[in-house]
Amino acid sequence: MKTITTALVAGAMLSLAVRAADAREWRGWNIHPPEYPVSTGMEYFAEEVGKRSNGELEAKVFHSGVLGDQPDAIEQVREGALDWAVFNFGPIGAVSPEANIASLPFIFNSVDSMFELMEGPVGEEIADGVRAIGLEPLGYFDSGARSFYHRERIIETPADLDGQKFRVMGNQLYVDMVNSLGGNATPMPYADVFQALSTGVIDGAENNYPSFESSGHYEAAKFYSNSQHLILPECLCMNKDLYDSLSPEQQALVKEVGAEAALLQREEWAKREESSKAKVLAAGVQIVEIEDKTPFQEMMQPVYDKFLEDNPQLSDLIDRVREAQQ
Ligand code: GTR
Repeated sequence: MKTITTALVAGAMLSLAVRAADAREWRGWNIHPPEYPVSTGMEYFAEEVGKRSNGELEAKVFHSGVLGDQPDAIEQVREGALDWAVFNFGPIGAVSPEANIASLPFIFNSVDSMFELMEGPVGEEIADGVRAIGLEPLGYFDSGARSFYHRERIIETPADLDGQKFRVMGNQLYVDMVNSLGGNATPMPYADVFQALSTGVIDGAENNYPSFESSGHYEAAKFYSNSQHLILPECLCMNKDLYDSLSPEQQALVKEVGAEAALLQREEWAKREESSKAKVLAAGVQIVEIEDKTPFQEMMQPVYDKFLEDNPQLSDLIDRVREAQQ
């Protein structure tokens, strides 16, 4: 009897050990603090994937950029040192030409048309470009529109950027964008921007309302001008080899939960845009509408020309994005 019990216990322990080894916890990178909409979407993904796979799959999120800066994290998920993340299309575009189409200034007319395109045939070609660098997209998150903000001045025309130092994310397209407007682009990690703004190392930066607010940038930059020059989605994605190693059922599960997480994130995003805007207004930020964006748009021609010179194969895809919005 004792032998049988021992054998059963040993067997149970072995199967637990096998399951634990299979269910290696996926480490997820997140730049934002825990209560941010991206974070809510990621927590949902981690929880539902665990639940619906009966513990076969396990995912965890590390918030607040504790696992490092975004470009490094992209490298790490590509290589499999980290397993999954939500990345902004800006830093993804720095290493994937197809993904970089989303970073062409003013390429999308609205958040709605951006999602429509990203989730249609054009988006599938962009997703292939993301796969080509070793990331499997599972869903697209909302990141609103990015606009310029400044420590001391309202931006109404390109002349207001003249000679001013603006922080941009690390992507040559943004350097070209700000420099073409007459500014002085300063690429810098997100985590360093608050101090640089506070001390006047830079004059301004650009971001959406929720990041402007959650990062505290609004405490140092009191003038937010709605240029909306970039409408950038974010990608919930995982290491592609890891995705390819899953069973067809598991692949279907992570895609399904990824799509649900994206829908939840978009609802949270809409609420957070409102509350962030209210919070910065209450803190004394002046928000300025730019009624006529044409002067900014016209100055983007050299940025597009250079991008097409470097990536002639993408000309047709860019045309299709534009035609779809006419
Ligand atoms: C935020 C975005 C982050 C990061 C940041 C930045 O809006 O969600 O992933 O890209 O902007 O400006 O670096």
